[in-house]
Amino acid sequence: TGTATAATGPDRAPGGASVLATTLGAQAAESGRYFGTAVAAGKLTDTTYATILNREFNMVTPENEMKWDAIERSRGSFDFTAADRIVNHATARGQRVRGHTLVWHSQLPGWVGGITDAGTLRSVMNNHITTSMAHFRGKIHSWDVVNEAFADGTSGEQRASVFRNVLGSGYIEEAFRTARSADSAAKLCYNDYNIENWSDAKTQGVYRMVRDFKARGVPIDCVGFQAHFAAGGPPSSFQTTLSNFAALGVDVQITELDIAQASTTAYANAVKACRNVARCTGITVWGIRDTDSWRTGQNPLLFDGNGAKKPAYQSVMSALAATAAPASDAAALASAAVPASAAVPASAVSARNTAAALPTSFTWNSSNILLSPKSDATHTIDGLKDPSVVYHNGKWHVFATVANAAGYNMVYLSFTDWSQAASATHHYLDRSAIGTGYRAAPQVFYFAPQQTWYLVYQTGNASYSTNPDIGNPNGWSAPRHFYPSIPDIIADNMGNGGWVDMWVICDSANCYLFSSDDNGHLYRSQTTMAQFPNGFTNTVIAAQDSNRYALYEAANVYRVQDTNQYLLLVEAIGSNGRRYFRSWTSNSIAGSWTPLAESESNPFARSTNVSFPSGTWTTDISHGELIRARNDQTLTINSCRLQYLYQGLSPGAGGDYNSLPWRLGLLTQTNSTC
Ligand code: 9MR
Repeated sequence: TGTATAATGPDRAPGGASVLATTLGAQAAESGRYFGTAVAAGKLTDTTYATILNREFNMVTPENEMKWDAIERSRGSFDFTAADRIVNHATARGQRVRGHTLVWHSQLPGWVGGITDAGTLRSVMNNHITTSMAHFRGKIHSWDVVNEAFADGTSGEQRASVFRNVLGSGYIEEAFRTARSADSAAKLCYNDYNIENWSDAKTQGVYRMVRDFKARGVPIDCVGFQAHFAAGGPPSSFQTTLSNFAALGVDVQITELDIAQASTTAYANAVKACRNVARCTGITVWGIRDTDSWRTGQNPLLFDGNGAKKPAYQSVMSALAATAAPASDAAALASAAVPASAAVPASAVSARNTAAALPTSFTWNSSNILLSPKSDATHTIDGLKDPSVVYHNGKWHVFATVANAAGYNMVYLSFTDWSQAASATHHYLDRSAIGTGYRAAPQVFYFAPQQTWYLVYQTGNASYSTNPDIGNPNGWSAPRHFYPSIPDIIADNMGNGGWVDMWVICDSANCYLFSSDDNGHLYRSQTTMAQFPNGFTNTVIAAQDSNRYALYEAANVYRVQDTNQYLLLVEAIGSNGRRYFRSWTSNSIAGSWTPLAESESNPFARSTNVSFPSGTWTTDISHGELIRARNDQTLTINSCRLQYLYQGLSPGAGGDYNSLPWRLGLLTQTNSTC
C-alpha cells in the first residue's frame, strides 16, 4: 500500500486501473464482480482442495449435489445432505451460492422421465422447485431455475425432454413463476451451453425467450453462459452476446467456464468479455484443479493436479485487473459527488444496482465466527470487540478492541476476503504512537478534505489518531482529544454510566460526533468540515430513553446512498439480557429520528431475526458496523443486501465483563428487495 495511493483514497485509480489483488475473488471484487467455482461435496475434506476453495473464491456452485437425481431420488423424498454440506461450508466463509439446478432433462431420476400425464408432471415439477427452494431459502444468491432447455443445431427451438413433451414449451415460464413464489429474494436464471456465439440459432432462440419473458413480465433476473470452450476459447462475438442479453434487462454471468488446454489467451478473452459488460456480474469456473474437471485429460482449469496455479490463473488475474467497465454493482456504489469512493467486493453487495429504500423489518443470516483474538508473547487477549471496517486497495481493513481483565486496547488486521480473515496477522496498536492504556471502540474512515485516515476511539475522553496510509499499523499519530474535557451536558446526565463509543459522520457542510453514556442518552456535537477535528463545542442530547438499557451504546449513523435518509442504529440490552440493535431514520444527521425497526419484536438485528445456517454461536448481536459502500467521512451505505460486522459471544459465557470471549461474525441481510 503506497502512501500516494492511500492519500487519494480510491480503490480504483482514476483511469480505472485497479490495484492487483492476491486472489481471484478479491481481484474480481475490484470491479464489483464475484469469482466462483463448482464444488464437489466429497472433496471438501481434501485439504489442498479446500485451501484453494477458501482462499480464491467468493461464489460456489454445487457441481452435482443440487440436481434432481441427488435431491429427490424418489418421488416426494428429499435428501439435502450433500448440498447442505456445500452450502454450510460456503456460508460460514462468506461465500455466496448459486443453486444448480431445478429443472433439467439430464441427471433426472427415471421416475420423472417416465411420467406421461401433464397434471402429474406439473405438480411434480412445481413441488420439486418449491421444496428445494424453501429448504435453501436465504442461502442461495441465484438459482439456475431451468438448465439447457434449448436444442443444439439450427432449429433455435426447445429440445425434446419429458418436460417439453408432456407440458409443452410453456413449462419454462411455469418453472420461473413457481420459483419466484418459492423464494422472492433469490435471482432466477436461465442457464445453457453453446449460446456464447451471437449468430448461433440456439443463442437466438434463448434470446427470443428472454426478450419475451421480459416483455410479458415473466420473472427472470439472469442468464448463465456455461462457457465450456474448446482450446480456442470464446467466439469473437461473446462480448456482443453478453451485452445484447444484458440490454434486455437481465444480469449475465459466465457459469461453468473451462477451456481445453487452458491457454492464457483463451482465458483472458473469456474474462475480458465479461469484464467489458457492466451487467456481467461474475465468473464461475467448473472446478478447481484439472483433476477435478469433468473433462478428463483436457487440463481445462486454473490449477494443476497438485493445486499449483497455472499460467491461465495469472492471465485471468491480469484480465480482471485491466481497465474495465465496473459491474453494475460497483457503478451503483460510486457517486459523482466525492470521487474517493471504495469499490466494495462483490461479496458485499447485491447483484443488482437498485438502491431501494430501507425495509421496515429485517432478516439476516450470520456467518460462523470469522475473527477470534490472537494472543502473542506480550498480549493475552480474551475478547475481540467493537469492529470497524473499510474496504480499500483490494483489502478489508478491520480495527477492533482487544480486551482482557486488565482493560482495553486496539488491534488492526487486513485480508483480501472474509474467508481469509482468520489467518490475518493481528497488529497491536499499542505498539504504534497510539500507545498503551485505555483505548477502545475504534471507528475508521477516510477524511477526504485532508486526504488522511482517522481512527476515532474512546480513552475516557473522545480521541482520534491520523494516518496517511491505512495499511501501515505503525503510521498512526499519538491520541488527541476532541474535547478539552467531558462536556457538561454529558457529565450531568450520565449518572453511573460510562462515556463511550464515539462516532463521526459528516455531510457536505458539517461533521458530527456522536457518543453514548450507558444511561439512556445519545449525544451529538457539531463542527464545520473546515474546522474538523476541532470545534466540537455545542453538545446536545440527540436521543434518549428512560430505560437506560433500551438506548445503551454502540450507536452508528450512516447516510443511505441515493436517498435523503440517514440511518441510526443503537445497541440495546433486551428483556432477556441479550444485546440487540434498534434502528431509526432521519432526513438530516441533526434531525429527529423516526422509528424504523426498533422494538424487541421488530428489531434491526437480534437473535430472533438472525439465522445461523451452521450453528448458533451467539445470542448477542452486539457492537459493530455496517459494511459501507465508500470509505470516506460520509459513511455511506448501499441499502441493498446490508451486511453488518458484529461481536457475539458464546451463550454460556459469563464472569468478568472485560474477560468475556467476544468474537466477530458477519450478518448478511436476507430480505433485501433489490
Ligand atoms: O461436472 C458435472 C459432472 O460431474 C457430472 O457427471 C455431469 C453429469 O451430467 O454434469 C456435470 O456438470 C454439468 C452441469 O451440471 C451442466 N452443464 C454441463 C456440465 C458439464 O457436463
